Amino acid sequence: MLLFSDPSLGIDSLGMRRAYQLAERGRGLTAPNPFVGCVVIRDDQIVGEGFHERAGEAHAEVRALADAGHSARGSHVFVTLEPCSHHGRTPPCADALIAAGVARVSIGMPDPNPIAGGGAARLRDAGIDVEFASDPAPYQDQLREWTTWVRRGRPWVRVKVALSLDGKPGTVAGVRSSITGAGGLETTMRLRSASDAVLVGASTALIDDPRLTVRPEGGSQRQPLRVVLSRSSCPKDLKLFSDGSGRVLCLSASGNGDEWTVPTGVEVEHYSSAEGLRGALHVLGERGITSVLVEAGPSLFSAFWRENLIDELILYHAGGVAGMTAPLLMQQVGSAGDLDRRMKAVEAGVSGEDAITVWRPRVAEKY
Ligand code: AOF
Ligand code: ZN
Repeated sequence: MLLFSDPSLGIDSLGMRRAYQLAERGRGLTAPNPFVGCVVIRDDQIVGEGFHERAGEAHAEVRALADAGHSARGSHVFVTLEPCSHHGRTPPCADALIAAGVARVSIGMPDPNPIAGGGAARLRDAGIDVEFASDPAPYQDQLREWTTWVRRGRPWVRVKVALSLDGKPGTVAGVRSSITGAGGLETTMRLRSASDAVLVGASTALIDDPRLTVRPEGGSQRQPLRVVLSRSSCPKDLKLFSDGSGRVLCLSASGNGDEWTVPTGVEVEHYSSAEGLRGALHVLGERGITSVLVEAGPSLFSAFWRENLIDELILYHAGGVAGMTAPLLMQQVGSAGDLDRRMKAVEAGVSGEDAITVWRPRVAEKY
């Protein structure tokens, strides 16, 4: 997810640009389904709009067709993802488009989901004019979290780390520090609400005792699954266990502490310690988590770094100085030049009082 720029501005087709923008409204709400946007245009007028809002509910195309009503006949439809051709939780959108009598369909990217794909061929067979975007990059980028989950069975890993001016993640090891992360709260809320789950390591959970919620809470605000990752037992007496603000999962390595108890309402799952973080991510993938925000302390960051599991790194740069005795971000994982070698900054901006940079792996993801 880009934080400071709007990729839709680079889309030439007005219909596709609008479809992209509509899709964004579903970001963070639709797991394990993709967020998709759709526009129906007839005689140069938008006559219908729709986006996917929740798994199990109508797909974007069906909502846009319903919005267009009779005007859909003979129209040009723009949709960010290839219409589905399968009976899943809902009937095939390709059939709905055919039944509505649309004349033309422009599609952002093919559907990589093996069960649902093939909608374009079905539309063509019905005599509808179908075209794919000449540049699928904006749509592929928009659905990167979901395609990672479809292809690899694990969520997209977005890691957030706050650093002092001298590049330290805190002042004193093992103590909650205020030198970093004082600003940037708004960005943190955006990151949490765009992610299906927010994960911390057991040590950060104990030291910081964070709530990990999207605030303000209440109303229709969706809360991400909050995950505490532990190589042994689940910590006790955390605020997030008792605040009643959404689901909590303790994810601990198998073979450890089967006998410990957790507060009511807290779920427990085990991952294989032999599989490490990958195993933990697959457990989340099996629960339909397509994106996870890791609010990492130094040891969890180092573990994700070592395993080469960071898809997106968000660095908060605060103005305070932590000093020589402060802990290092990378614990025994190579030299400082590593970040530059493996990742590149793709965005920078200011949030509150912090500067923020966004990094992606240099080796491009295969979609
Ligand atoms: C969506 N929303 O707007 C589109 C989707 O289980 P189902 O029936 O909801 O089908 C989910 C699949 O449908 C999904 O994996 C994707 O391949 C396809 N298209 N899905 O949830 C949409 N257009
Ligand atoms: Zn569909």
